[in-house]
Amino acid sequence: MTADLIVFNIGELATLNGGVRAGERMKDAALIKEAYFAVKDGKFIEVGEGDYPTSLVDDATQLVDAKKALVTPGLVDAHTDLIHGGSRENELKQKLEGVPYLDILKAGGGILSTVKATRQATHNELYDKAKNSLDIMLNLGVTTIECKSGYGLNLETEIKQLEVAKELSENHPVDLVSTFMGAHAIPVEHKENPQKYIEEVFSMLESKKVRELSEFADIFCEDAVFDVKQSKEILSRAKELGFGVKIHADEIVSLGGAELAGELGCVSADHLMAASEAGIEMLAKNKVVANILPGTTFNLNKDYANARLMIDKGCIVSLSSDYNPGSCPTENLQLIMTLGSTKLRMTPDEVIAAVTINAAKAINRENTIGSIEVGKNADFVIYKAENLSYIMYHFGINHVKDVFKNGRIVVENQRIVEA
Ligand code: IZC
Repeated sequence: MTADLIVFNIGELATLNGGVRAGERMKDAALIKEAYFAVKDGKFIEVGEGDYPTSLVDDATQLVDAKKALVTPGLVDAHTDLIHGGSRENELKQKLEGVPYLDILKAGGGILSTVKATRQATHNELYDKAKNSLDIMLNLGVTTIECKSGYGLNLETEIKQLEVAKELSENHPVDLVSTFMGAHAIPVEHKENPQKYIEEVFSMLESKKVRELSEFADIFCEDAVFDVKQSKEILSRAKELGFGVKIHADEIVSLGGAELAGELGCVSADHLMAASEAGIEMLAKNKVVANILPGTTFNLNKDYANARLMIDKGCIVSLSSDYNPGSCPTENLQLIMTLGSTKLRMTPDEVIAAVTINAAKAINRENTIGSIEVGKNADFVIYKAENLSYIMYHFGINHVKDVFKNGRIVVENQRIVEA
């Protein structure tokens, strides 16, 4: 068989070959020095060391010289609130004065101010704003993202968000995987009777449209938002209805969210800044991905999640941006990789595993994306750097040169290639 595309003269290839990585196994990103790979019909058909065999080449084969650069799988961002109206820079002053994130929410700001802006925005306004952010992500090497609703808090607006995600996934090179997050906050109209809103969440989960448009369901299990008992009830029902389940666990207050994630067999437990050791053990035992979001910790000026303990205990650790207008207004997964390295003390091999194969596992995509191995989708990034350590060390800038999605170039020299 001959190839449609061969990338050769790769200085360092992070293949992430060999499956999802838990604990110790995260230390090995299966790097190959001096590598090549071949692609046919959008999938990898051969990955090897040294020169590519000429038997792979015919007149139509495109040859790409990587010029000794670093190449990795397309990056996967497994936790974003991509689609929302407005922004919240007006909260910055309060934040600097020391007003806690949850107090801003309790006073009707925070998430609730984004809910107001998202309800007011049209489908096209949400689409254009989200597309702009998605272009930024793609340019930074991200080829698949998870994307949550949760700024509607009523059926109509939750569906509006999910429909924007579907349309973007169809039209944009980046693939979007949708999560329904009606359980993000109690909306103002139900402030006096939160139980009424919980009943509405159950009814939204049962909506045919919501089920068609979203693969996962998530909940903000947090002090003064949804408690562990409510989270258990809502996620258990979501599971029965066929959703994969996720949980914002122990982000600010240690409530036992990680323990619940283990008990319910969540696909991922996200944040975990305040997770207990017992909770971490539950995640490892039940193979729940520990999805750490250090950009949020940085922005809220809190203590970082204990990634080293999670790795020591055998967790599958992933890292994601948590791009959202409140606690983490950045699309930059490369910056998150640096935080993973400097603040979470993760090695370059661990960090790249956390934003590729392990992040793919956090959205049930580990069999199709997240590594450069035969049979997988040919999503990959060619950098302007020569090795993995460099992109974490030299921080705050974009190291990407070219991005390919399903074997097709979508970013060339940091410019998006229009289809
Ligand atoms: O808009 O503040 N934590 N949800 C849970 C968020 C942060 C997003 C926001």
